[in-house]
Amino acid sequence: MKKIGITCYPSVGGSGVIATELGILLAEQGHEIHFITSSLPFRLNRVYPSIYYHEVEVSHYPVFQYPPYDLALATKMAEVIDREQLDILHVHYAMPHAICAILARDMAKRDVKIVTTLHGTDITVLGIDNTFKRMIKYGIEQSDAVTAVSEDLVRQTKSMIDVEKDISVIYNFINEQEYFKKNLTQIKSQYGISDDEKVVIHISNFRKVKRLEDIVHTFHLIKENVKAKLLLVGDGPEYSNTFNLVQKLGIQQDVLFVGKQKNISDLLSIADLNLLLSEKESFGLVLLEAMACEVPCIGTNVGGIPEVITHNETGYIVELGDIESAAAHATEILQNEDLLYTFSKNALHHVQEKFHSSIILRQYLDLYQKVLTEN
Ligand code: GMT
Repeated sequence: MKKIGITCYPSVGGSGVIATELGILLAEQGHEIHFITSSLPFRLNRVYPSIYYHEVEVSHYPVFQYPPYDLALATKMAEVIDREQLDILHVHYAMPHAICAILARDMAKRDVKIVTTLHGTDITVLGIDNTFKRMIKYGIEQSDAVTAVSEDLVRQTKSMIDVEKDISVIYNFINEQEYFKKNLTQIKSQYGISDDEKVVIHISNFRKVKRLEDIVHTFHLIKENVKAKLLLVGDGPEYSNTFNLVQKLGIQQDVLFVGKQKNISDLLSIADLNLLLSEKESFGLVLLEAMACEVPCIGTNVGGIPEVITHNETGYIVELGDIESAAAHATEILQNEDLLYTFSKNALHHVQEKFHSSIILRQYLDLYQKVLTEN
């Protein structure tokens, strides 16, 4: 049995989901898990006797212009490392979490091993800023082991951050108990979608990188040939612009803004096709969620997306901004029931074969074992 600390952004987001689900899987394997985060990870919605949660509290002294969250986190990590005798501290994101972990290891009296998982945003966004580049490099190089969620992210990290460190790819996974296709035709009618209409879905945090305008324009083109509705799931900075574009195109009757939702698999169960047309995406966890619910996907030839979607088998890959191709592929598959069925089954099979949680869990366990025996 190992004692493992986990730090992630606990609120909504793929990295938080992966960190939490991994913690749960590890606990189920008999390991003791200590989440060290600013709030209870949102997926931790029941009691697990071997999962502990240590809240990072930030003091708001008037003397600090900005509350020192990172230092409070490092202090809490050091405290938990010592008190709980942690073997491993697995942090998600190099910045700030790996940096905090390194500081905590220096403060603590224990030789805890630091495993850092890169999820993309710190590398692809912060890595461009020279202020943080050195710090991210330091976080990576001082970790005992580093993983990235796609081959592409390894390539990007090596070229942008200029690190020598060995970075292993461990793909994301989904909770198979939660993501599977359910028979929920009543939800479709509750949303006012008729039986003969196809459902196209997009799920994201509505950040600019998700290119919501491309999603809407693609759907507008799909609508020319296919009777369909677009379900937009999520919320974020681009919500208003997207809403305005839908009004401008006059397709408000066919676009449903359903906001943030908890039961994503229910919505995926009524969907026929998922669109992810991002300009940056180190993996695209939503693609796995969709495929596990037997929904083929169209994604851009960006980041890790082509590692998740197999072109012409589980969906289609299009170039960034090529809404005509996206719409043409969507129209092709939505108009052909046999093709849609084949792709749906291929998608499910692909997730089970390549990204099953048992495969990914084994890879993390092997990595933990390696860092514990190496030094
Ligand atoms: O995409 C986001 O805005 C959220 C971010 C996160 O921290 O969850 O997503 C990143 O990590 C996910 C889990 O590994 C990946 O599936 C996403 O592709 C990645 N986002 C980007 O690279 C933009």
